[in-house]
Amino acid sequence: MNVQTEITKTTGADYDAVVIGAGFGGLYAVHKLRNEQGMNVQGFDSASDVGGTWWYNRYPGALSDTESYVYRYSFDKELLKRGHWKTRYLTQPEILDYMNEVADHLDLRRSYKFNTKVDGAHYNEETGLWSVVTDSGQTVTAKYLVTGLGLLSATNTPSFKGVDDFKGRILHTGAWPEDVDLSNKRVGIIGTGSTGVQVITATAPVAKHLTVFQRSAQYVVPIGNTPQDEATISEQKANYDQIWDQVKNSAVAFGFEESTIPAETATQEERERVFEAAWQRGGGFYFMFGTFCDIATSQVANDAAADFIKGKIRKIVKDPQIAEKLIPNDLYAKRPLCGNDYFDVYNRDNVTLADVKSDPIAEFTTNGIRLESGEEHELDVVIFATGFDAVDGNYVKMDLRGRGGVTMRDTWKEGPLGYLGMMEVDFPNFFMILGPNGPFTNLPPSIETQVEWISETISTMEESGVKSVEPTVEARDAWVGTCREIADMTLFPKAESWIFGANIPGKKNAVMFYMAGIGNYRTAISAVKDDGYPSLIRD
Ligand code: N01
Repeated sequence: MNVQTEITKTTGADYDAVVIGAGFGGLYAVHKLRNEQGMNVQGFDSASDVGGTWWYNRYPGALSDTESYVYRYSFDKELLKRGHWKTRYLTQPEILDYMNEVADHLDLRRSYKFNTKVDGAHYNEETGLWSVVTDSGQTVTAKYLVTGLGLLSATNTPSFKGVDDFKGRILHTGAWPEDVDLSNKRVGIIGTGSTGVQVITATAPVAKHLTVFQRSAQYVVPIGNTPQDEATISEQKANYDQIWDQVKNSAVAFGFEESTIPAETATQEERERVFEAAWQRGGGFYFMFGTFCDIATSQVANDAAADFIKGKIRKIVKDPQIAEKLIPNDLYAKRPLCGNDYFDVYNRDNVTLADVKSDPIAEFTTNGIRLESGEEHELDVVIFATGFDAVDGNYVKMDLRGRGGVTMRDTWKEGPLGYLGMMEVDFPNFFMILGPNGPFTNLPPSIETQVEWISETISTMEESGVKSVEPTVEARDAWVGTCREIADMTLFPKAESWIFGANIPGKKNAVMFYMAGIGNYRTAISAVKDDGYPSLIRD
């Protein structure tokens, strides 16, 4: 390991590269650029330590819904060998431990300034450098700007009348403080997405009373979080070469083989058998992509999967009126949800379901929440599990200016664009990790894929003396068009969710993902590199 202080090679710059974020993306970028290319890199993160999403989302029940053996980096054999986990899925504290272990192993912390938020970054056409401005009043310059801002990290907190009058505590799952104790409290949770499902199932057994404010009922399947024996873990570790090969050539990168069998042509008995086996196995992505190949593309198949889950809800939830409120009436085409005995929660005496679609939240009162019908729920704590201004949220909040002072806010005013999910027109030497129109997968393998491409692109530039790169308008528009075409082949655009920006009032509906899978994505971005980057303008 190279532990010396690096010297900036870029003439006139403070650093060769600035990396924003100390999550999975930022940490790996610092490793590639500093440890492998010998660049002088400055990292920033608003949190007090590494972890990114997993630093902020400390709410009870926070868990990865990707299995432990593939929710990690693949690039370091030593880290893979050392990997340790007890259950099929990793809890938030375990993921944070893992990220700390990575930071220690690769000596990454010394390149970071923590507790430091980047307020803006401006590209100077004369110097060819980025000026990065932080909330501590510091400005640093660098040739490259790499952003790992997080796909789901700009929190969405809807405004409600009277919030300031509420005497109790208000929390958002995505900015969870350390000092929260929900035991014996009257807790209200707004939101029933992936986060809501996790925090609801974790809170119900400890709260005095839990009221769930549900706007949209959800299709939730079991996660199947079982203990994992040493023999299975050893076998997974012994097979990592094949496992990563499969993951990186798959569609969703969750470690299972996606099904190639259509539900459309399967008999009713066959569908029941396959869905029941998946229900017993657990896993949201498995249920949608491991059972049949057409659930996300065929209405017939989608209805079959949705009907199966609806049947389960009716069987599990004892009160038929509550069961009906929990049954979704839209199609099964959001990011698939899974949870630990989620629907059983509604059989508990200390849990109330408030259907705020039929009876919306009117206002917060001093003691709780009042619905439009006048029904009041007295609460000590209200938890907003209301999600994120996903994908472009952090980019448009920041004062990000490219060539000629053009702002990202303006460039994306009709919705985010982005080339290969990593670059943008008029933003030279600017590389986004998980930017708009990147793959829709288990994220660590996609993050690795992008960071490796970014690092190789930068290395090629340095070797050939190229001062700047940025995509052409034609290449960017063609990529966005491709993403739109692929998305339109699926049912996802027909469901209202954050995937197309539908969760934020006033946000333009836009394509934000490349939905043809990580394997095809890797092929597409490798071709750009192998062909000598014909789609990039070089200076
Ligand atoms: O956010 P969401 P999330 N009044 O937007 C409701 C990842 N993740 O944080 O559906 C009342 O999905 C909203 O209602 P509706 C994962 O990618 C991963 O749960 O808009 N309700 C919905 O129920 C996931 O997809 C893990 O009608 C309001 C909820 O709030 C993504 O994060 C774990 C409202 C928001 O759901 C986002 O999930 C957790 C209002 N005004 C999250 N506004 C893993 O397992 C919003 N809602 C790895």
